[in-house]
This record gives sequence, C-alpha cells and structure tokens, in this order.
Amino acid sequence: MQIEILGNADSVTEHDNSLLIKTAQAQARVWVFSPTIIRICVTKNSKEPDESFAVIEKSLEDFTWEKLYDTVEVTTSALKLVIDLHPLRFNFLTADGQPLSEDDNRFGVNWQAERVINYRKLYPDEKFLGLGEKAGDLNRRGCNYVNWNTDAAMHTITTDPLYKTFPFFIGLHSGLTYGLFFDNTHKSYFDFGATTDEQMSWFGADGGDMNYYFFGAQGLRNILEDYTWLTGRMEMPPLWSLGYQQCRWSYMSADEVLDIARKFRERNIPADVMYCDIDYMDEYKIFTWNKETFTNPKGMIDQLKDMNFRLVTIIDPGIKIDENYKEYKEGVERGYFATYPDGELYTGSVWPGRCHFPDFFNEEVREWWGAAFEALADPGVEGFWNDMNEPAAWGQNMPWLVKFGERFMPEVRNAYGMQMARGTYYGTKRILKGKRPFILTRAAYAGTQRYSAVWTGDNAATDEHMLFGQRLVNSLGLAGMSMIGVDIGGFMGNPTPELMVRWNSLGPYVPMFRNHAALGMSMREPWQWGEAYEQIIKKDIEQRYKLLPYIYSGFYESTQTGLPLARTLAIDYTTDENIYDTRFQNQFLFGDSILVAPVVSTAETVEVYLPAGDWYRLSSDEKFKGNQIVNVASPLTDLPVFVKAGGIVPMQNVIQNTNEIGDGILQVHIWNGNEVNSFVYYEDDGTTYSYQDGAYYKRTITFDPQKKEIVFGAVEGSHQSKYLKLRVIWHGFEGANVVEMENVNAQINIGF
Ligand code: MIG
Repeated sequence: MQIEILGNADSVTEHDNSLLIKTAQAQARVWVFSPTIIRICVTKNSKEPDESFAVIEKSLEDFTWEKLYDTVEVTTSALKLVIDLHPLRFNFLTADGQPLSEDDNRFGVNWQAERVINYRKLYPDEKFLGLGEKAGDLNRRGCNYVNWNTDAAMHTITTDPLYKTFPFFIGLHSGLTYGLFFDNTHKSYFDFGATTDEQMSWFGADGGDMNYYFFGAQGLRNILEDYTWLTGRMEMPPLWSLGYQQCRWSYMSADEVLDIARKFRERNIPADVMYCDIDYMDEYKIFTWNKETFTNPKGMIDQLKDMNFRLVTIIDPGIKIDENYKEYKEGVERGYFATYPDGELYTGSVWPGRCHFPDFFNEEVREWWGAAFEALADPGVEGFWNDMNEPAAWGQNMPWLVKFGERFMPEVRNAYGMQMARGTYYGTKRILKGKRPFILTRAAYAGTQRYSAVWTGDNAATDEHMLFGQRLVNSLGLAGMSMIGVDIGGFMGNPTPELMVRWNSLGPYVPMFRNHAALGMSMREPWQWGEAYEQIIKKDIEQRYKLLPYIYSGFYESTQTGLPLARTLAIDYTTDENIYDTRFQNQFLFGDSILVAPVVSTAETVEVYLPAGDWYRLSSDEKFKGNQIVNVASPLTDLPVFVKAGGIVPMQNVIQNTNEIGDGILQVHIWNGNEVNSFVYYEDDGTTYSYQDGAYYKRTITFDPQKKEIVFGAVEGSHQSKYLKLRVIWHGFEGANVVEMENVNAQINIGF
C-alpha cells in the first residue's frame, strides 16, 4: 500500500462561495458557514461533495480571505484559518491568534488507498469530549474509537462500536474550546492521543472525503448551539412521552398489555405509555398484528386511551419474504430493497426469517415506508420504535457488496438507521394529522435529533451499567441529542431489588424514563419488588410527574439552543478539573438548576463533587458550599440530588398521567442565592404543532437577590396555561415560604 500525501498547493481560487485549493493529486475546498463555523473538504475527487445527511444549513456567500507569501488566511470576526500552502495544512486560531487546532505539520491529511486520515497536533493539556454513544470516560484523551453502527447485544461498558455514529467531538486546551464534526458516513476512526506517544490526535474513514466542520466558538454552550444550528434541533416531544413508559420484550397479548396498564391505575402509580415489542406482530411482519393474541388492536388501544395510556409499537427494517405480505410484494415490484451488484435482492435473516431490507436512502422508499404506518396509526398507535436499524441481521455481517441504490453498504451504513427514522417520522407525522408522533430509534447518525428520540440499546442489569448508561446519556447530549433513554432496570440479566429501586430513582432525571427488559428476564413493573420497594419506586415516578413543568421547559430550551436536558458538568464547569475525576464524571445537571449524582445501589453514603456556588439538597433543603467534595447519605429512598442556589424549578402536584389536569396550581420553587437567575417557563398543548404558529405560553421568571424580588415577566404566545393559579415556594429564606396568586398569569414582582 502506498501513502498518498496531500502535497503542496498549486493554485488557490474562489469557486462557488468557497476557496478551491489544488494540489497535484487532490483538492481542498473551504466554506465559511458563520463567523464561528468553517468547513473543509479535502478530496481526491473533483466532483461536488455528496449531499450531507446531517447538515441542513448553507455556507455564506461572502467571506474574507487573503493570500500572503506562503499562506492563505481566511478570517471571520471570531476565527482565523491559516492555510499553509507548502505543504497544504489547515490551522485554526482565534481572531487574536491563539491556536485552537492545527494539522500535524508532518502528516496533515493523507490517504492509504481509499482510507483518508487527518493527523492533528495534540496539545499537552488537551482534553476531548463527545462522539455521542461511546464507552469510556468523560475525558476521552488516550482512547480510540470506531464508528460502525452495530447491534451491540450483550455489550459491556467497554464495547466499541455501539449502535450510533456521532463523529463530532469537542477539544479543550489552553483555556480554549473548539468542536470538530467529521461528516463522513463510512466506517470512521478517532484516536485522541491513544497510540501516538501523545504526539497527535487523528481521525479518518475507510472512504469518502476528509470533510469536516470546525467550530471555533468559545464555551460548550456556544459550540452546541452552533453544532445544532448546523445539524438541526429536536421538535417539542409529545408531552405524554415525558411521562413514565413501561416496556417489555414482550407483553405477549392485548390482555396482558391491558392488565399491566390497569395495575398502574389501580395502584395509583403514574404512567403514560405502554409498549408492544415484536410479539404483537404476525410472524414478525412489520405493519401487521398477531391475529390470535392481538385480535382487536383498536379495541385494545381504545381501552388504553380510556385509561389515559398511549401505545408505542416496535418496527424493524427487515421485510419478511412472504408472497402473501403486502410490503414484501410492493417492495419487490417497485425495486425498493437493497440488492447485490447484479440486481438480485439481498436476503438476510432476522426475526421474521428471511428478509429484504428497504433502501431508506431513496426518498420514494421512505415515502412508501412512511405511508405503511396507517396499519398501526389507524387503530391508534402514536409512538413508533425503530429497532435493529444498524442494520442488524443474524450474523451481523452484511456483505460489503450489498447496495442501497448506487451506494454500497459500507459507504452509508452509519446513516441507515437515521434514514429509517426519517421515513418513520415524516410518514407518521402526516398520518397523525397534526398530532406529534413519538419516534424512538436505536441506530443514529449526526442530525437524528431532527426526527427521533434515541435509547442506548441492550444494557445489563448491573450497577456499572447504570452508571455507564448515564455517561452515555451525558455524552449523547454533547452530540445534539436531548430526548434520550436507557433501559431502566437493565435489559439483560435480572437486577437485585435494590438496583431496580436505585435505577428508578435516577429515572426522573433520565430525559426519557422507560423501563424495559429482555425476553425471559424477570418482570419489572414497579409492583414486582414487594410493598416497601413499590412505595419507593412510586415516589420516584411521582417525582417525575411533579417535575414535568420544569422538564417540558427544558425540552423547549433544547428546541431553541440545542442544549440537552441532561448535561454533563463539562458544559457549565468546563475548566473545573474535578468534574473529570472518574469518581464524579457521571454527575450531571438536569436542566438549568438540578444536579444529580448517580450512585450504585449498594452505597448508603457517597462522595459528591459540588462545583462552584451554593447548593441545596432537593429532598431536605440542606445547604452545602460548592467547590468541594461532600460526603452525603444516599439511601435507596433518597438519591443525592441538589439544586443550585438561585435555582427556579416549576413543578406541579402529582398527577397519574399527562392527560390529567391536576390541582391547577403551577408551583414555582425558588432556592435562595446571591446571584440573579432567570428561567424561561414554557407550555403548549403538548400534543399538536400549533405551538409553531404561536400557540404557546411562555414567560421569564427572574430571581433578583439584590433587588430582593422575583419577577414574573409578561406572558408571550396565544396559548392559555393549563394552570389556573400560581404558588411560589421559597427555600432557604427566612420567614414565610409560600405565596399564592389567584391568577396564573399575574404579572407580579414579589419582594422578600
Ligand atoms: O434481537 O425486539 O434493543 O430493546 O426488546 C433483539 C426485541 C431485538 C433489540 C432491542 C430490544 C428489543 C429486542 N430487540
């Protein structure tokens, strides 16, 4: 094998809103997307780069560049890109000239056959965060990763790759921040100084172009805002999907589904969602129902609706080869399935037996797929769970010559699941006529947040998986995702009752709170653990429902800025070394003000690191000074959860499901602090898209300790709040601690 180097630049010209730089064998293009975002694409091809699955924005038409003696400089108000021409290298600096990220001067970009790699300089104090769903520590320095979407059944906490590809990382060094998104769907590689004697970091792929976006904004919030501007943000999730979700592989019949739902209501344990895993289908044929065990889907769903439950059903990509099956026949007739190069249909085996696989890269196929959801939506399904879309088939090794249209599987594998979710999302959105569908997917690529929620796949019922799961959630939050779940209780294996209780106490703070278990595992519903533990789990689920006003507003923030609901402490405390300590790296902020410390089920006390500021324990209002490690009690009844001083947390009374109105009181809890803080409270009807036409209810609540007042700002939007009254509850203040207002819209300044 030969190394092909990039070599020297022969020419630099402007071409279609970009710089075009040619070398003997290759060419590079440079586009400016915003003052803080620059795209580079280095390629041996001279054709226009492929359309991106991830990026939804266009580059700027005008940008500033200058040719100097041996360099070209592209400058924006925030960034300076210094391009060395001999040899061709790309170096990003802040506007005032501090290096952010530079090519390794020796190697830069090069090729080994079709494999393209970029070697970059490693800074002595450099840390790396991100890549989404990846094993390992918060700081990924010294680790290496592969992106190749995989059905990682039975994975451990060190398995790589897992199900998803988010080739976006954040670098930190010298007190500076940057982000880099390598937009390439081939099998890709990232090495954060793992095997280079600490000299370089590098990333690359088995094929395609060295096509990346550099983010030079300072601060993780700004980088995330830019990354999600470029790749899109989530829409408001249906409110019901934020309630408690009960899943299992599988509730085997309509009777069983209804029986479980009924038990929640009988026991007054709040819940909103029941799931049907693969056994609801007829021979695992997608878009069908088992005629014996689910004889009357509409009847079942109507009964669920009467109990205020929503139903989510699973779907897999594999279409069973069966002459009497509509989707099989249509797919074959219209040429919608993956093929071998000679046109023969590719066959792989999975749950339904021998299957063909839809080419979700083809828009017509996605339309067809989307329209088929009528069979599920018609009887009343509102949530669609996309599984096995890495894609998975038994053996897990789909041949490399399988083609999706013009493209071979290895070129686009990492985006297959995302394209399936895309088809599911648009199709069901149309069918539900204005109601928000809930889409959940296992495989994903950058940009999936636009279409779907994700969960982290087949974890195990152990304490280490519980902590690992939270790390995955926190890391997915650095990749544009916000609506994220883990299988609470653990998919494989059986949790001890203590682990089950503990994991459910983390549940309120997992963006998607779903309990799930594999076939053959113990039953996991809250009442399976004895009366005492049932009561604890019930309290935890109730906590979720109390927090829904805060959670919903948190998701609104995700739709606006791309900031995730569950936030690694690295987002707000980037330069605090303690948060990277492996003892504390699982801690996270849930929304703006709540800090959660996951704890193993066997520990009755735990060390927690509280970052700068003052903190209150949520359960007791006990006050702690930050910037220190505190040793706190962590009984199964009381996960260590803290509120930041000045924190504003809107809550409601316990309701049994999100259709319930409750007592009509919006409770605004405020914890005393020394600094001004504000919170954007957001509400809408929770189920439709009318919020996009102004039917929302929004106001800013400000706590100002200097002026000694709390200000409820003017209400924006045309939606009427579902609450009637306002109750302000003070924590950490002297004297009276409740003030009640008859009108929820009251525009008031409350002095204290
Ligand atoms: O081969 O549908 O990750 O959540 O319960 C296993 C059965 C297929 C894998 C999913 C899991 C689901 C299971 N599925």
